[in-house]
Amino acid sequence: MAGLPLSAVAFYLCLLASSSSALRVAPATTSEGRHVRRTAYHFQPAKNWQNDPNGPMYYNGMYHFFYQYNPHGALWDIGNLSWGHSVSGDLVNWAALDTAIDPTAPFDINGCWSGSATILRGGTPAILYTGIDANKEQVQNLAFPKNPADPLLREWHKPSYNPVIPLPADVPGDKFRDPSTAWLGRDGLWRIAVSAEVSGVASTLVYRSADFVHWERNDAPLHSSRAAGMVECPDLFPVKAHGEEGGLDTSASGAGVSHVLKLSVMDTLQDYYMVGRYDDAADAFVPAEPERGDDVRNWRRFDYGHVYAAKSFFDARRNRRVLWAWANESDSQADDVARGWSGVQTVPRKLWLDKDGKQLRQWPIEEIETLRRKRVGLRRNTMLSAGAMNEIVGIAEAQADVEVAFRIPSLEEAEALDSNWLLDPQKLCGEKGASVPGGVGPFGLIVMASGDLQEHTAVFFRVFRHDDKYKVLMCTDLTRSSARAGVYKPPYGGFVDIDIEERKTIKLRTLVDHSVVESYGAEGRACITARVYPEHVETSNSHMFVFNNGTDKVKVTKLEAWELAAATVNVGDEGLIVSESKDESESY
Ligand code: DQQ
Repeated sequence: MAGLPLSAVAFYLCLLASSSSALRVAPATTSEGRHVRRTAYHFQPAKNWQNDPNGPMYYNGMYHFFYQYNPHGALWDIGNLSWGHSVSGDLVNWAALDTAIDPTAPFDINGCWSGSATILRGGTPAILYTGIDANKEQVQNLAFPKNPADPLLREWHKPSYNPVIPLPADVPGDKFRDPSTAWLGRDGLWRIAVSAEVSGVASTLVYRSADFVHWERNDAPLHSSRAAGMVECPDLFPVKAHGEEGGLDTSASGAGVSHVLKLSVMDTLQDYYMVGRYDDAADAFVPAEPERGDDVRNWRRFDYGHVYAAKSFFDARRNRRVLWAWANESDSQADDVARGWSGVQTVPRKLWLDKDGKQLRQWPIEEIETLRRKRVGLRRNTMLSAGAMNEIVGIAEAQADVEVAFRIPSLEEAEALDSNWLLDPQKLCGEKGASVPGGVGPFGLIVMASGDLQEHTAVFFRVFRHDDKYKVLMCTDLTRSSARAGVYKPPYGGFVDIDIEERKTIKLRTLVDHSVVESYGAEGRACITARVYPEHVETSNSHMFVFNNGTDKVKVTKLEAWELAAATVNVGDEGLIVSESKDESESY
């Protein structure tokens, strides 16, 4: 690899699919020899703990993904966090490299925490990350690739002048972290957002720099919230303002551009976002929905399920913004240790602003579809009467991609919704689960079901009447997902922001990957990611159904389900082939 010419050539990473020869199936192991909980196409390191996505970027024809990683075990360990590093040509198949940043210097000796990558003006990437220094205080550090011409960017150098941003006097030592990707203002200065608690107030600080080394804090924070407690992992990025799907470079601004501020709230372990206007003169963010207030917990959600610390990047190769988020395990630490690993990432999601100018839409990047193999369907326009449950047969359900469109002929029977329920959709999903008959819905999918249905995960919609309008609830109900005690099995849910009276159709896409059920409702307007741990998979196959448990009929106008092949994800570098890209437009 070292001898390949690098300049003016894009490199393309192909990873040979691992051949699954006849392996003896041990308990808790799939026929491919994977642990039954291990995912087949979601990002995971080969072993050990991972949490936040860090510094995703596209550089010199290659995708890089870094992540919070404990190289020494399957649990989070405050002092042992490094930056894991993998590379990919397609964001689906990944090769693991050595850790990029480790706690070795006085400015990060107690841990290398989250941060971001930025491609600088000359085209060189830089990483800003939080170090826990020798005094156990959080500071912001800079790292550069030792050899920017190395397509894999294997080694990273941490200059001895670090930290580039020491702990400010008005911020406690344990509340200053997670520098964002930098963006350029019209004055030519770089800006970053950093999370901090200032005088007890959760604040997203802005720092400016001309040279990426010397940083100065703006007096006013980009955002502050008295109520939310500490916020983490800020992400400020531009989106096209009028519903176009293409992405924008993080420094884009001007006419036709809106901004999104995403914050992760430590108290709830949830991510929230708000669309707004970013003013680079004052470095201020003005929310488009001020009525939601400054308490971040009232902002919108990327995902109503079990994800945290999301981070996006601009994919210049395909002109889109791509988001990742960490989905933690929901069983016990003892389970993590026994498996030897913990934590997955959602599939990379394309992200854009809906035409309504307020909500984001997300969709699995199209490269995931390269994994689609055997396809099965349901006869078009199959009518589902009350109590209908049609099995989707013919594919391995533990590794599947299902797309279904439901047409609702009548909203006559929609149940009335009390306004109080609007405040707690998750609780509503619990009270009105898939087995509780309704008027219009519940209808949706049942996945990872045992033969006797004792174990199953239901992903469904239910339509309510509210003030002469209709509200659509989307739920993923885990309460029956596993027979095991000691597993977190809540109902998850949120309202889907669509006019169902006008559309009459609602779509659902669900990706099943052993211990992940990741669902996209109403063409990416509401997402729910869940971790599931059914017991039956140790001895038998799972089943999948489309169902309706409402008195009003629902028509399935389209249903397609694919078995997905396993991607090659961090299985070692034996299968790593670097070759010239065929697509000239991919060249730098
Ligand atoms: N995880 C990192 C922190 C960040 C938190 C440490 C969010 O930098 O605030 O692993 O999950």
